[in-house]
Amino acid sequence: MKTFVTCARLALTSWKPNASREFIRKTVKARLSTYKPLLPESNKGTTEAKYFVDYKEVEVFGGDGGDGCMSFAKYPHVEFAGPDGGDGGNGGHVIFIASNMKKSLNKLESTVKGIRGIDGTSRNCHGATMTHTYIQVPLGTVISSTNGQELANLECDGDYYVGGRGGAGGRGNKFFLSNENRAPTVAEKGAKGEYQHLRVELRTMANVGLIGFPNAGKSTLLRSITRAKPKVAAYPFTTRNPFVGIMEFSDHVQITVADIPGLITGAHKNMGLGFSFLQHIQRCTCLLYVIDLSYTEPWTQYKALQYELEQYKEGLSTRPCLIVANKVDLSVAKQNLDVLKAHVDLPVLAISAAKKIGLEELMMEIRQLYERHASKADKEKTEERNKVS
Ligand SMILES: Nc1nc2c(ncn2[C@@H]2O[C@H](COP(=O)(O)OP(=O)(O)OP(=O)(O)O)[C@@H](O)[C@H]2O)c(=O)[nH]1
Ligand SMILES: [Mg+2]
Repeated sequence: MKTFVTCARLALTSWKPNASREFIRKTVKARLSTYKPLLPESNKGTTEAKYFVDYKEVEVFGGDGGDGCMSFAKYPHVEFAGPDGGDGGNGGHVIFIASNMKKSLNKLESTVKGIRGIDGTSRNCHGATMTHTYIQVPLGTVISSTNGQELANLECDGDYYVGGRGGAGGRGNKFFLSNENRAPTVAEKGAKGEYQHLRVELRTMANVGLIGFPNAGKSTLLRSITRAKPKVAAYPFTTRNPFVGIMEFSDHVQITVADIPGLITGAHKNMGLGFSFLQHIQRCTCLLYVIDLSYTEPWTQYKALQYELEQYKEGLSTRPCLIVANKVDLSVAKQNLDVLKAHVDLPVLAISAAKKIGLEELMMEIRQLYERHASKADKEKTEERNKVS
């Protein structure tokens, strides 16, 4: 810009040698004002990173093998130098690989194709075998076939599943050379890559899941006991995606807690936010029912939540659990707490997530509950994994 101003000033002084400095300044400024700043190529914010996808159906095609070549060599003094068709290269596999850099399935394409192997050519040139196509998915991704059979459970960083195997390359006519057949006129086509229609589902990895009606204070509780920062607001369905936080203890024990979006009566019939996110609860070892004490019949919330879980998957409501009665700081809470205790047979922990009342006791209870059941759950998980493999 400085160069431009200097050039403009020089041009003006050569046009009007006696022009005053003021005249030159004004004229240069007027001319410069016609030059608008360049607009950015794309908008600054994109919504892509924000939207969370936990289920996708993907059609996977392994790369086809390259075709073998049919060719006969000819040299200046050798007219029939024999077959020299090279083999085709193998097609690349399509591999799903778990990565802790990924948090959602939003970038997963609905069709993924492996790379086709290169065809063989004459002079015994074999086609190149293609590299595999890697698809990164978040930890906790479960891959199953369309008939519901679980094929892979990618729990740790680096776990992988070959979704579509590449086809083998076809053999060129050189391969078929034998004493009986000195001039084979046959070459193979590359094999087709494997095709699979897969269901890719993300199940959040957390030890403890927070279940409750909208506005019960699940997100407030997660903010109070972990460093996670889910949005908190006084309207229902503030949380739309599961949020995971880590509860840390002074002896370095860590327990992951997931805030699951609010459930309502009829969630199993897809009411409210529906039941699709209940898949995230399936991996939790323990559940915390967060009950809102500002309601007059708080025990109905607990029963409704249990019913919804059971409707989603049999036996889900029988997981080790605790009842957490939140908002004990409110004036109506005391009376409602007594009603709740009278109607349920589980121990009830009264807390106030917002005012940080009873949180230490709650954390210790969660730890004890988790440690009591963790080893059993781990055993079940490994058994499940062995069955899959
Ligand atoms: N008085 C009082 N208010 C609370 C307490 N905990 C949460 N709240 C309020 O309850 C409202 C809802 O809190 P959230 O944490 O967003 O509730 P949620 O269960 O995550 O709600 P959804 O995300 O919609 O399912 C907010 O206005 C909070 O300030 C509490 O212990 N005492
Ligand atoms: Mg919330």
